[in-house]
Amino acid sequence: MKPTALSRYLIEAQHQGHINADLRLLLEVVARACKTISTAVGKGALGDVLGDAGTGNVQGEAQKKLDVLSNEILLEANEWGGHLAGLASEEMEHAHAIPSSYPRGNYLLLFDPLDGSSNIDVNVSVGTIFSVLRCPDGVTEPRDEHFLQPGSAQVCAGYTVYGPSTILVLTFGRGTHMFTLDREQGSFILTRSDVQVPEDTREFAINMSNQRFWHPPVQNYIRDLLAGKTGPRGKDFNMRWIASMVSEVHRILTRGGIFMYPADSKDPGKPGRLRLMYEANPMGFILEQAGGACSTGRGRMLEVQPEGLHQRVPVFLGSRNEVAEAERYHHEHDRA
Ligand code: FDP
Repeated sequence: MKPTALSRYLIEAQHQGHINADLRLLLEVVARACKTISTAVGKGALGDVLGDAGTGNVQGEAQKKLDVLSNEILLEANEWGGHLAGLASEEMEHAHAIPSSYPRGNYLLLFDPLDGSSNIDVNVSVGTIFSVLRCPDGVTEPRDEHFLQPGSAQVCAGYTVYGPSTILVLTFGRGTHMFTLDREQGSFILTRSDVQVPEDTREFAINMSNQRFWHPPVQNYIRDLLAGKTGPRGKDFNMRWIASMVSEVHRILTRGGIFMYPADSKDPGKPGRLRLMYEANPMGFILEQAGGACSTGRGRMLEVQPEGLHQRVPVFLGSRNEVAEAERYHHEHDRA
């Protein structure tokens, strides 16, 4: 059978009534921007794109040159297409309404232009994460508050991982599908449809250096994982930590696992490290559509009512039964 390119896949989805023309266009534009980012990431030192930009983002984190460049690529590509009412990014303090000089559409796009960017300089996989929401009726100049919709309201979510191959992972609520970039042809080709995450796992991912700051339920849960075969879980677990969320989620979609970034006492002002709107929610949608789960440890991620564009949340995601196990430790602790 002839391989299916993303464009054809989206046109067929439109013909079947699963997406409308505007959403198809939006996804085509995001995919094109990701190809441009992929080229820049792939050039590495030859493209003069490595290293710090010398600036900080709204959250006080040092920006890499590629953070800034990826943000510009996504902004520029999406601004004039006519399918969006507004954009929001990890790299911008506030939402950006589409200027009135361009046609406006009904969607809102949120993105983390380059997640895991602390890994760029060491040539480890990084990625772009995005989430699509509907612009509330009657709103033509969307502001931050119009983006504050729960993850269950997402119409589409995806990420692109820039690794040995560049892979775009997509869901619009009808399963999770993977497209690999054919660098010679310049198009994304469907390489796995209806991805299913194994329900059980023997692999976990957490930054162990934060152990002394973890709250009791996480301490107890990880203690029991580490106890292995002779502990209460009765099996040995393996550990991975890439420090690039997109790569960790990609591993989990491929072979299962649980990834965690819990809240801790290191900086009590921060309820976790990862951001709800453009990291946890899109990954939650992608995982649920693949039979996995995404939780705050105390409830379904997609049901969290957001309070801020850059809000942080504790994250437990991956194989369904293991995420439920992590939640059980939280509920037991809360009951005691
Ligand atoms: P980064 O800051 O490099 O963009 O989004 C935050 C994130 O990366 C995740 O991709 C990654 O999982 C995590 O931070 C890494 O955190 P540690 O520095 O604690 O390892």
